[in-house]
Formats: sequence, structure tokens, C-alpha cells
Amino acid sequence: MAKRGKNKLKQRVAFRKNRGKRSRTDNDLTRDASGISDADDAEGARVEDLPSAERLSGKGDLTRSRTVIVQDTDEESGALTIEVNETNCQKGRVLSATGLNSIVQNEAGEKFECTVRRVVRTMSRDARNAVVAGDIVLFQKLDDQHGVIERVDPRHSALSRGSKRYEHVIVSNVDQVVIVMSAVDPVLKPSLIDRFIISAAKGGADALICINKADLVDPVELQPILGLYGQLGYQTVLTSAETGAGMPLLRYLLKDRQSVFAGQSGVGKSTLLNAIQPGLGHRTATVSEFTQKGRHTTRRAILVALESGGWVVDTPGIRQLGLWDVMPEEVEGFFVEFRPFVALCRFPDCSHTHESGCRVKQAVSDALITRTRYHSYLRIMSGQEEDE
Ligand SMILES: Nc1nc2c(ncn2[C@@H]2O[C@H](COP(=O)(O)OP(=O)(O)OP(=O)(O)O)[C@@H](O)[C@H]2O)c(=O)[nH]1
Ligand SMILES: [Mg+2]
Ligand SMILES: [Zn+2]
Repeated sequence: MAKRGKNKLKQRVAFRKNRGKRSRTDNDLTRDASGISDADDAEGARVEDLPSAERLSGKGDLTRSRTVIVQDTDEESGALTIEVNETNCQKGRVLSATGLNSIVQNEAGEKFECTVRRVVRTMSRDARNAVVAGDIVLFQKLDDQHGVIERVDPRHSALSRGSKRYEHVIVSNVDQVVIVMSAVDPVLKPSLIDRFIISAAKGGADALICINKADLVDPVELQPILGLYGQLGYQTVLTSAETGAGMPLLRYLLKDRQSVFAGQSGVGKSTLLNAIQPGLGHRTATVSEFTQKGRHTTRRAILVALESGGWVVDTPGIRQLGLWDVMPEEVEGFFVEFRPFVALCRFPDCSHTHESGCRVKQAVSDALITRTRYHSYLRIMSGQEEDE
């Protein structure tokens, strides 16, 4: 294929009215855009002028357009990047983002509260996810504490979930997703591990499985599950933030890498991070707070640099992990142990759910594939969401 040069092209970008009063009927969208979990609602995060297709009541809302110069930089995807005057700008990484405001840290380590240039949102594939924690951005400094994001670099990976029909990008540019589960309280859910494995793979990141609260059970009970995922080729680690068991290995696995901690609320993500480096976990609940106030202590994805190199993102627990953009016929590919059998099924388009002559099902009967994994597969295929 002939290589395309850097083509500059002009693009008409439609802007929406931004001064008019908005109706309050778009509450749901506002919530969806504002953060990662329903917990954000409580903070009242507001997205005042987030343009989104769903918000348009008709063409009449498109009131002005502007021509912007865009640079075609990504030859693979053909993604367009906005050309900005780079001399006024500096590079930074987004530490956290809620709605329109982001905290951006520059290369010197200074932090700025940044708004997002409207064109950045308008040009992004999905305005809701225009800027997320982990993004590398170009921003213009306004004063010692404030700035404006002018451009977002293409993401090399992202962890997303589907939330009420929309994609929700939780964090970008991570190498690995640390899937945190607790041995008990809340109860361990292998099917949630399997969903996270798919989300990680889909987003281009490795999956690492951390089972926490080892102090609350006999570790022998956890051997089957650790053995299963270990055999499938995933790195596993059994930890207790309480006793410190497993912490050296977890620390080692995070060093010099860009990681995100993901898992249900209450499994101990923030506590583990604080045990690794004080202040790393966003906020944790004490046991009493935890039971009194309910769940969701961490409110939004927050990125923190590790003293040992690399960085980690603590995220709020999720209530549901809807998979985003995963086609049913793709699912088998994420179950690595199915692979040797898939090609042997009688029907080439076998879904391994009800067909006769299915070698995957046969492998389950022969105990070559575990029932728990096959059940996860069936649940995902049937479109069931995983509740906490
Ligand atoms: N016994 C025991 N308790 C733990 C351990 N790790 C965390 N906890 C407790 O579990 C509760 C929840 O911990 P958090 O760190 O807030 O959980 P989280 O995963 O960050 O939760 P969200 O922020 O809501 O997503 C707290 O009461 C912790 O003290 C552990 O290894 N053993
Ligand atoms: Mg937390
Ligand atoms: Zn089959």
C-alpha cells in the first residue's frame, strides 16, 4: 500500500449553540458523560455544554460551523488530528477527567486544571470520551493553575465498558488491567474476571488477576481459581492488604508499567494501592463507613505516578460491566482454551451454545474446559450483564 503523506485538510465542523439555556431533560446523558460510575451522580458532576448527537433536537441546533485545519497523522486508522500552534502548548498527561474539567500534569510535574477546547470534543469520535485519564494531551497554559486542552494524542490502548448503550472509556494508554477480586466480601465472581479479561484484550492491554483479602479465607480454597487462570496464561497474584501477603509480587508487577486497577466496589483496590505507596489509592472507606454509607468510595479514575516507575489508575468499583463493541462471534476468541476445539465443531459457524457436534461442549464434558469458564461464555453470549 502506498504510504500517504501528512495531508492537511480542511474540515467543516459543526458547533452547537453554547450560550442558550438547556433543558433539564438530558439528565441521563449528563450523568453518563460525567464519570465512571453511578457514584459520580452524587457529586453532581455537571457537563454544561457537552455536545452530543443525542442532545440535538434537530438541525436547528446546529448554529454555526468553523473551518479547522486538521492533520492526517494516523495512516492506519485515518484518524484526524487537530493542528495547533505547538509553540504555545505543552505536553501533559491527564490525571483525571470529569465532564469538562481535567487535571493535567506537564512533564515538569506541575498540575493544571484544564478545560477542553470545543473543537477537541467536536472532532472526537465520541464527545463523551473526548478526554479521559491516561490521555496524552497538548494544552495551553492560561495561568499557573489553569489551561486549555487543544489536542488529544491517539490512544494506544483503552479500557472501556458499555454503559446504557454508550461506550464509556474508563482510562487510556494502559499496558495492563489489574483485575481485582476479593476472596470474600464481596464474593468472588469468576464470570466478572472473564468479562474484564475480554475488556482488557479488546482495549489492547494485558490482564493480570489479583485476588485480595486472602486473610479472610484459607488460601487453599483459592488454589483452583488461581490454578485455572495461571494455566490459561494469565499472571495471578494473591494478596492481603491487611497482612501484606503478596504485596512484594504485586509491587514488582506494577513497576515501570502503566496499570489500571479495576473491579467491583469494596474489593480493596484503593487499600491495595495505599499499601503499595501511601496516598496512591484515591480514598478508602473504613469498615464502618463502608457499611454505613454504602459503596463506591472512589469517585473517579485517578492516575498517580509510582515512585518505583510507571503509574497506576485507581478506578471506582463498577456495578455492571457491559462489554463494549464485542460481537457474539468474537467471544470464543477471548476464551483461549476453546481455541483447539473451535475448528473441530461440525458447523463452521458453531456458537458452542446449542449446536450438535460441538467440540467445545464435548471438551466441557471431558473436563478439558472448566464449567465455570463455559458458563461465563454462555452468560456473555446470552447478553446477560454481570451485576455486583
Ligand atoms: N480483611 C481485609 N480487608 C480489606 C483488604 N483490603 C481491603 N479491605 C477492606 O475492604 C474495604 C473496601 O476497600 P476499598 O479499598 O475502599 O475498596 P475499593 O475496591 O477501592 O472500593 P471502591 O472505591 O468503592 O471501588 C475497606 O474496609 C478495606 O479496609 C484485605 O486485604 N483484607
Ligand atoms: Mg476505591
Ligand atoms: Zn461448537
